[in-house]
Amino acid sequence: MSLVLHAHPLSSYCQKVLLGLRENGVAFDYRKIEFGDPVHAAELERLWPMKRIPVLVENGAAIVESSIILEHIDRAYPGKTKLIPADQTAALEARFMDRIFDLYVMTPMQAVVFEALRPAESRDPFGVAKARKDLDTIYAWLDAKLDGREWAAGNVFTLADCAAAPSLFYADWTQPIPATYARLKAYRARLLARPAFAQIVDEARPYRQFFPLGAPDRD
Ligand SMILES: N[C@@H](CCC(=O)N[C@@H](CS)C(=O)NCC(=O)O)C(=O)O
Repeated sequence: MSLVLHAHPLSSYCQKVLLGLRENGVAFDYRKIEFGDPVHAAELERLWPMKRIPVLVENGAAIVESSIILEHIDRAYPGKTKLIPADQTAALEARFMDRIFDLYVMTPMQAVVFEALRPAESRDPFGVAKARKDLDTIYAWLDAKLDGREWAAGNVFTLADCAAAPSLFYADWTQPIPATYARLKAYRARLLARPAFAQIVDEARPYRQFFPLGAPDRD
């Protein structure tokens, strides 16, 4: 069985998948993708015409979309961290919270980050204000949701925490989580203390200078 993860250390969706792989001790080769390198770009386009990372290549076949990759890892390479709980109700909650982090944390965070990469004449202040407001709204919702929960979907680490770790990591840099949301801030700190994620954050440190909004001097 050959597994190759096409990814970049700074990419939030790549960190999400890497976390699931590392939690389960799955062996794979890492292929660092530089979007500016024409050879890498062509290789990525051949694997996935949408040219998004991560892409996991298993015996030559591309698997795309971070949540689907993690679902596949959970089934095909089970390890110590069950990413999708066996209980169906718990599994649905894990999938629900995974969607929450991708759609309502990662997406608005990326909208603000991408704004910083746009030429001045293509800026979208209305879209950015909406994204920041969405982050504020989901922070409040998450802080209430985390009442009595150690992890996103309950008291065990799941797929949802793989999505939460990079999304909250970068969202807090983009639109700081207010101090009043103590549960959400504590949850972000727990994610950062998780050894597999701490390693991922460390591996991305050399690339922090490329975070378009400027990385704060913390974490
Ligand atoms: N829905 C995809 C999103 C992947 C994604 O947006 N990846 C970013 C890096 S974090 C990317 O490849 N961006 C390149 C682009 O937007 O052209 C997933 O869950 O894997």
